[in-house]
Amino acid sequence: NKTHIGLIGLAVMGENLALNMESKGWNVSVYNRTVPGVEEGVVERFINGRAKGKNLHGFTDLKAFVESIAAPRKIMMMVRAGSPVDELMEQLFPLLSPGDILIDGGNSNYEDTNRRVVLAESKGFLFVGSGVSGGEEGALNGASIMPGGSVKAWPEVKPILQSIAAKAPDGTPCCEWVGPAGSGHFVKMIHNGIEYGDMQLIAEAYWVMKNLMNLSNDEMANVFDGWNEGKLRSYLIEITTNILRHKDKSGDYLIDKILDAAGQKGTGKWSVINAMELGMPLGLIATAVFERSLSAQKGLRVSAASQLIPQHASVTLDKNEWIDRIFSALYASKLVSYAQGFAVLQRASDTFGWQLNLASVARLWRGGCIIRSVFLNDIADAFEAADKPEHLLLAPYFCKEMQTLLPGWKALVAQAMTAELPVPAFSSALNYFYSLASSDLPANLVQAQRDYFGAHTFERKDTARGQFFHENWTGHGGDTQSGTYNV
Ligand code: NBP
Repeated sequence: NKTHIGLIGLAVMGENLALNMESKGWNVSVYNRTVPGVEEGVVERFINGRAKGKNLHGFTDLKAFVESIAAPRKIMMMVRAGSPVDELMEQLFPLLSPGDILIDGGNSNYEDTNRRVVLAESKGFLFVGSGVSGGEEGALNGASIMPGGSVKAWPEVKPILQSIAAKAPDGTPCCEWVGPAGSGHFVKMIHNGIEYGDMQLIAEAYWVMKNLMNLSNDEMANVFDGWNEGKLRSYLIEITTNILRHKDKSGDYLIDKILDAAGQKGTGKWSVINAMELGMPLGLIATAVFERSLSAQKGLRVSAASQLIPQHASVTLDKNEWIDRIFSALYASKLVSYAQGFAVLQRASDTFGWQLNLASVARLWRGGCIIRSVFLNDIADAFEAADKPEHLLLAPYFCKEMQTLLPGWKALVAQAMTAELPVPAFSSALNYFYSLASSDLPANLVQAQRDYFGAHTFERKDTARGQFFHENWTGHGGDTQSGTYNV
């Protein structure tokens, strides 16, 4: 009697995923490498601790672990992303049989997953690179799971992965096949980038309420509570309310004692780098990543504050009038962020031939993960409409929403700028929106400059697209054109 699945890596994610699988009726073999010199290893501690009395079988020998799993074997790796995954795969290959399936559930770079799918398949195995979102809590009680890679593996792993996934409010599991190669990890990466954006936007709403409206933490919590009953209903808004109300042991609001220097682990940065590689604007997430970097320069900001703006303009916003405008800025900017994120997914899909289903991706994120929200239903509906929009903001529903939100959004950004209060993500989104809504942009001058100094050529308004011209701007340049590089 062999087990249904094996899981490698008993750190926080692996442990909880194994318990989740077991609770859904699967027999699970678990393995963790043994650290020399440690008396009671990770496996023993787990088996004698949280796993006691459960259908979880611990192994410290990799061969015995592999042999304990029923064919075709399904082995989920929950180890640190990067070289540990490659090392583990090399150790596993000699122990596997053709048709066995490796699942990498860590936060791997999608290009590593592209490579690993090819490598595993060249040896007769199947490889699934799966984003898993939701942290410890999601791993135990239901995560958002984004599998991609060897499609032949999907029918085999589907019952297990869907059983441990979160359920959306309509009961659908938040786990669906994403596409080939590293597409599952690419989608997870964009998810994390969007998470950076959402957090920055909520932080800016908080900052305006705190600094320009002088609201107390409880008053702000009440505003977020109200928003959580409407279109902004989401996990991040909900936890923001709890954070604002939270008091430490001495009875003080903890939020006021937390240092304003944000950390990051790199998935936001990856989203931006990949958007740049694909030639796609992802300004809101980029702003969120850069704001974390700037926040971390606390010392520099403290000395700059007294030197650059010693006396702030005095602006106080009236509560009744301005809460709606902050809502508009937050909701509209969030829409811009998702529109940018999904446009990057579409471009990646076209470039790599992944045939991503964007409606399905939106539905995957409705439960289990950090960015879960009701508004993902509207996004899924927009992408599923008979005439799929060229851009999310051009879907009739969102187009109308943006028109309604614009007056409050721009008033808020203008007011914050006058008050010398930074709202970089609100304003980045607004500038993107204005550029997107401009049939003409000053890029004609950029093209002229490029051609002037580098013979980079330009297209003309009065000829068909695709014909490139070079002007002899100074009368003494040559006619040689530079090779074009267009993303
Ligand atoms: P970590 O990312 O901290 O990884 C620790 C695990 O990797 C341990 O089991 C460790 O074994 C194992 N490991 C390492 Br390190 N090098 C290894 C090697 N060369 N061979 C075999 N095993 C090795 O754990 P985590 O936080 O549970 O995350 C697991 C994965 O899930 C990561 O990719 C992470 O990015 C991703 N993820 C994490 C979260 C989260 O909230 N933590 C959320 C979503 C996704 P040891 O015990 O012997 O050191």
